[in-house]
Amino acid sequence: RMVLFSKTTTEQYSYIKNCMASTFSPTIPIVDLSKPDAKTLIVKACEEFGFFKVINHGVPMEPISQLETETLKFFSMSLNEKEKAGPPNPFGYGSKRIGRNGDVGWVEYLLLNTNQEHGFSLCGKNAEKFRGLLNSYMSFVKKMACDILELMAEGLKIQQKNVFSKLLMDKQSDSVFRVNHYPACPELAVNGQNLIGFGEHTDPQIISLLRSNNTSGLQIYLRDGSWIPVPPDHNSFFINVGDSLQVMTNGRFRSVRHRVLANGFKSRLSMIYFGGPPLSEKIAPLPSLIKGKQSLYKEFTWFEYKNSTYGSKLADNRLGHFERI
Ligand code: GA4
Repeated sequence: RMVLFSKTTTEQYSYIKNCMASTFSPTIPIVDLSKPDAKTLIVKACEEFGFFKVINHGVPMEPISQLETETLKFFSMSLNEKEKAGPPNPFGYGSKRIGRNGDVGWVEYLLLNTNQEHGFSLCGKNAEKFRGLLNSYMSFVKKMACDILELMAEGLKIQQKNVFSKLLMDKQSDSVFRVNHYPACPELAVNGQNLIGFGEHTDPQIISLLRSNNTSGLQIYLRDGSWIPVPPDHNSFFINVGDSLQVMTNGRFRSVRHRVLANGFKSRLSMIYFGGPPLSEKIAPLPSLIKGKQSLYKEFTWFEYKNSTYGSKLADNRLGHFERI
């Protein structure tokens, strides 16, 4: 078994003293994509939480579990082997370190570009199979992301139904795929503490679609200042509003702050598709959503936003620089 962290290094990670319990216990919105009220529920969920769970999503379970199996095989290789696919600059295998500015977490991961050939070698005899499964999974989730974005546009009564989805459909779309593996951390089971797997942050892109195994850990931040755990569900997808969608909706939809805590007993595996626009795309509030109000954000290109993102730490409020005062 691979040893990711030594006992002494765990002391360098961020423990969470205690999680303030929410004064009310909201349940995470569930949207059945096969029902006619989906668009209304999606809009409501994006306004209240910037987060919801999707059922009846139409993605067949088979390619999902095959990809999960292959991914677990990858992570079960020796650190030495895995590091041949790293470091993630920006794509490839990474462990513990997240981004370029000193964030660390109890996690190892693969970061991939969805459009280009991956600029690093996925080694081993399973490489071709792995690549094929990744590509087919990515086309399924991209399709779902576009369907959801179209429901959002309809729910917001925007004339142009593909105003958001066209950004992901674009050949130049700067979308990213990430697989996170959070090994079980037995120490936590013993001392009952909580350890950060992936520190709190909002996603910079338009929309993120997450699917995980049945291990808990994901939490979302509510505006009352509390964190609520998201019960895992390996048959469903979880959708995050990203910063760019918050801007395009002029703040009507909220990008959700979220984090992952390590688990003392079970390892967690999650796969996330981050749907982003082309680098040259101008991101600004849509005129029909400003109407009668003022624009809350300055216009920027995705290239500019992405650059400022890479200069930030996970927990930073990245949209702050682009707010109109
Ligand atoms: C968060 C969302 C995506 O995982 C990601 C992350 C990126 C990275 O891991 O390189 C960032 C993080 C994410 C936001 C702030 C910067 C950049 C790590 C980090 C400290 C791939 C993304 O696009 O932004």
